[in-house]
Amino acid sequence: MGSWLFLFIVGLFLAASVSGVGSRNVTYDGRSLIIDGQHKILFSGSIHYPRSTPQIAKAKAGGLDVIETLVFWNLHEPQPEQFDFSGQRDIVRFIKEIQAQGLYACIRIGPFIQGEWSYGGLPFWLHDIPGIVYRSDNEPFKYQMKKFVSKIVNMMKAEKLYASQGGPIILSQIENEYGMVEAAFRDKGPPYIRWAAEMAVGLQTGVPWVMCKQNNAPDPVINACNGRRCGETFPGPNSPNKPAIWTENWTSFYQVYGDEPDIRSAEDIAFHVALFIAKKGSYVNYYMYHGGTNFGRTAAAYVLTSYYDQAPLDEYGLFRQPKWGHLKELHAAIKLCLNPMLSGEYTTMALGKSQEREFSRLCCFSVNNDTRKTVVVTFQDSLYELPPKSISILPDCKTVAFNTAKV
Ligand SMILES: *[C@@H]1O[C@H](CO)[C@@H](O)[C@H](O)[C@H]1NC(C)=O
Ligand SMILES: *[C@@H]1O[C@H](CO)[C@@H](O)[C@H](O)[C@H]1NC(C)=O
Ligand SMILES: CC(=O)N[C@H]1CO[C@H](CO)[C@@H](O)[C@@H]1O
Repeated sequence: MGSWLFLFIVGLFLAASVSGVGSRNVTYDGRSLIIDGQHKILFSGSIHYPRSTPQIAKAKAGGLDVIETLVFWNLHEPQPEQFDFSGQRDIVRFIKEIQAQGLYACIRIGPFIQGEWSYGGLPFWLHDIPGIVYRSDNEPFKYQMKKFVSKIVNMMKAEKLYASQGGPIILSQIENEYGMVEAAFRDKGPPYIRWAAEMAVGLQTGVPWVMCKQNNAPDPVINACNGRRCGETFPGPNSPNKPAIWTENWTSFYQVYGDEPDIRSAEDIAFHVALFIAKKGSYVNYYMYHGGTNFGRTAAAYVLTSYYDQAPLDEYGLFRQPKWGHLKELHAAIKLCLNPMLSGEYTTMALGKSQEREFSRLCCFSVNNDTRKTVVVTFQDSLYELPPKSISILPDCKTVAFNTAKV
């Protein structure tokens, strides 16, 4: 079997730079999110406010642009109508800290979040409401869900935290991985998803919404990918006008009692992020970038108190090397390609036998998908050596700035 090599090369285009003052205009097209008229490739990392002290400066130093958090309903409304946003529950303070560091934010409201959190984030009292069926086309559930989602959105608006108001929030999520369970709800599933999308959009946040693992996300909600290998597994946006967004890139795996820790190498994460970007992905979120601790009784059944200790920042917020540093270098190398990547054309060309390349002009990603063999390729009169299972990034198509397998 020959080695597989793909070269992704994109043309050069200099986008006019627009600097936003006050409110920002966040939209999207088939290429990426667009902030104040500029296309963006964004690296994002999950940090959950109840699980940690915010490690935002370290995330920023690691080359992240966005911090993403879930919103934990049962933490905020432990009893009906009794809200708590104090201390570790202070989501507003968390978002303001992100803003103070000059980063963007994404809030995934759910309000079913899974997240290895007790009861998936749903308050236990919901279960006493007569006739309620969770996450379904069911009036009692929809009433409670809308009430909570509106409460969070209105809080964010009151603090002017949406980008449309000059704040850091550029994206929000409604529901979570519903596509995986939708069939179980039979004819109550599809109308629920349509309702959820319409309800969310109707709240007029001024920024786009996503649904993850929901390939039929109703317009204008963007369908996003979760997983370890979205460059290979994502069927793509469900409309040519939507960008490819990866909401959960599992940097490891949460751990349950009795299991060995899941070690996902820095090289493997870097390979799949580079592949997703080379295939026109424009937004990658690391789940988790920093996991922290499940305090008290907040963890879901069997889940350890330590949450994603193998993430780029470990349970205590310390650098997990070489992961943190390798991904930082990856982000920097990809950012050297920004202008060509955001406006050029992508094509694929074969480079010799059983080799292919994607080609247009000024930035190259070359991929060796063979797990055992190093391949040597000639491209424009130069020789390049690609280690097994690796991607080289050549921001000028001549010089290798980064190889995912070289730590
Ligand atoms: C926001 O940006 C979009 C696309 O870049 C543009 O079509 C629209 O006119 C802008 N809206 C405002 C209010 O500036
Ligand atoms: C790499 O090889 C694996 C295993 O054959 C395959 O599943 C995957 O889609 C390939 N990836 C690329 C980018 O060609
Ligand atoms: C494998 C893994 O970590 N999956 C998690 C992805 O993130 C959601 C939270 O939105 C978790 O619930 C999944 O378990």
